[in-house]
Amino acid sequence: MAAKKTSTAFEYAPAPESRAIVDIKPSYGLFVNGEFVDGHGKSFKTISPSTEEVLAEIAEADEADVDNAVKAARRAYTRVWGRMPGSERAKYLFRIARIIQERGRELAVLESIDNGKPIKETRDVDIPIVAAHFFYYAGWADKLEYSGYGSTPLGVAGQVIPWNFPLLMLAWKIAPALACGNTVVLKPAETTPLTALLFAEICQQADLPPGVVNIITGAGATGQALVGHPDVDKVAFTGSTAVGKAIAKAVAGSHKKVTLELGGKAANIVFDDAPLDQAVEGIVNGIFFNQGHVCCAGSRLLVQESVADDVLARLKRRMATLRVGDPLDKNTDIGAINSAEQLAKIRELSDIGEAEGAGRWSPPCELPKHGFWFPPTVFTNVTQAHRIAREEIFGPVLSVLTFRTPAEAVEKANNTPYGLSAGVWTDKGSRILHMANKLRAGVVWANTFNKFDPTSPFGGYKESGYGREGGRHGLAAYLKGGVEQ
Ligand code: TAP
Repeated sequence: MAAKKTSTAFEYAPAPESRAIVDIKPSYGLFVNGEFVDGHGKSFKTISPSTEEVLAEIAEADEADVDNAVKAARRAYTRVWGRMPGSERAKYLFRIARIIQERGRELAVLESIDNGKPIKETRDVDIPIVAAHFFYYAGWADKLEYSGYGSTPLGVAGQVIPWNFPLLMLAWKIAPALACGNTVVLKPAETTPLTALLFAEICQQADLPPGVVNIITGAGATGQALVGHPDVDKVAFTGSTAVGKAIAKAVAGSHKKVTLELGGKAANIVFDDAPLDQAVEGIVNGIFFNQGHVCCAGSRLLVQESVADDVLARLKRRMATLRVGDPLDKNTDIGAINSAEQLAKIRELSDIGEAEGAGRWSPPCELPKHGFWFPPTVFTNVTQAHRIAREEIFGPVLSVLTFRTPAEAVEKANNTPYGLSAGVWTDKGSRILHMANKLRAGVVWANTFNKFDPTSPFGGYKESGYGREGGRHGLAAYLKGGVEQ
C-alpha cells in the first residue's frame, strides 16, 4: 500500500481553475464495451484553440470500429440494460451525476482548454447543467409509465454532437437515452473530444455495465458510418442544418427514429417599454455567451425604432467592458473561437456584411497573438436582405434591425428559414403572451435569454430540426410510444 501523503499548510495545490488539475494523456483510444481500445483507423490531433498547442492524439474510428461499438451496445442492451428495472438504471445515473459534480472543476477546465470557452461559463453554466441533466433523467428512469410515451426503449442509439457545448450536448443525448433503457454509441465533434473521453472514464468509475455507453471519436465520416449502421435504432443529431438534411435523407425509409437539433438565427426583440439596461445585459448574453457559438444565440437584435439609438449607445458602452482572452482566466468574458475553420467563416460573413453596406463596430480590444480570436462585433443598418441577417454566423457578431409595430417585429422575426428560439423584452405581460403565440420558435424567452433547464423541452421549428430534448418531452425520442413533434 502506498504511504499516505502528509500535507502541510504550505504545500502547493493547483488553483481550481488551473491547467494543472487536469491530466491530459498523450493519446486516446476509443471507448468500446467499457474499455479504451485502439482503433483500426488513423488518428488526429486535438488542439487548444486559445494557444494552438497540440493537446492529444485521438483515434479516428473507421467503419469496423463503428461496427464493434454498435455490437457492444447491442449486447449490453439485450443482455443487461434493456432488461434492468428502471429503479436500478436510476442508481447508475445518479452515480454518474454525483461523480460529475465531484469532478466538476476538472471537467470545466478540460472543456475550457479543448473548446476555448471561458472558465466562468464551463464552471458555472455547462458543468452544473450537465450534472442536473443526469439527476433529472435519473428521476424519470423508474417512472416511465407516467411519461405518456410508454416505457419500452428503442434499442441502440447512435448519437452525433457538435463542438459548441461538448459535454452539455453529450448529457442532453446520453441521460434520457439511458434513463429509458437504451444503450448508446456517441461521436463527439472532432475538435472537442476530450470531455467525452473523460466522461467515458466516469462511466468506468460509476461501474456502468460495459457497452451501455460507447464513445467513438472521429470526423464526419465516422458520424456518417454511425448513423448509417443498420443495427442502430435511433439517430440523435445536433449540428448544422446541412448535415442534418443529409442525415434525414440517409435514414429515410429505414426503421430508425430520428431527432435533429439544427441551426438557428434567433431574433431578440426589444420593445420601447422594456427595462433597457436589463435588455442590454440580455442582448450581450444572447450573442456573446460562448463566443456566439450557440444554436439559439440572439444573433438578430430587433429593436423598436423609438429606443434604437439609446439601446445601441448602451450596448456599445457595455461591449467595451467585455474582456476577450485566456479561457482559464476567471475574468474572461469571451474566449477563443473553436477552430481556424470557424474563425474563417466568421471573418468571411463579417466582411460580406461590411461589403453589403452594414455599419461594423467593435470596441478597441487587443487579441492574443496565438490562437483563434474574434472581437465582439455589432452591425447596424442591417436589412433583411443582408446575408448577415439571414445566415447563421455562429460567432460573436450581432446584426441590428429596427421595427415600429409588434406586427412588424413578428414578421421580421419569423422571416428566416430557422425557428429555434426568440427573446422578447417588454414590460407588458399581455405582449409577451401575444408574441410567444406568434413567433415561430421552439423556445421564446421573456425578459431573459439563453436560459437552460433540464425540465424544459428544447427544439426547433422549420429548418432548425424536429423532436424535443429536455423535460418530459425529451423522453419521447427514446421510447417506442413517443411520436416526434
Ligand atoms: P456539423 O458540421 O453539422 O457537425 C456536427 C457533428 O456531425 C460533428 O460531430 C461532425 O463531425 C458530425 N458530422 C459531420 N458530417 C457528418 C455526416 N455527413 N454524417 C454524420 N455526422 C457528421 O456542425 P458543427 O459545425 O459541429 O456545429 C455547429 C452547428 O450545430 C450550428 O449550425 C449550430 O446551430 C448547430 N447546433 C445546434 C444545436 C441545437 S440544440 N439545435 C446545438 C448546438 C449546435 P466533425 O465535427 O468531426 O466534423
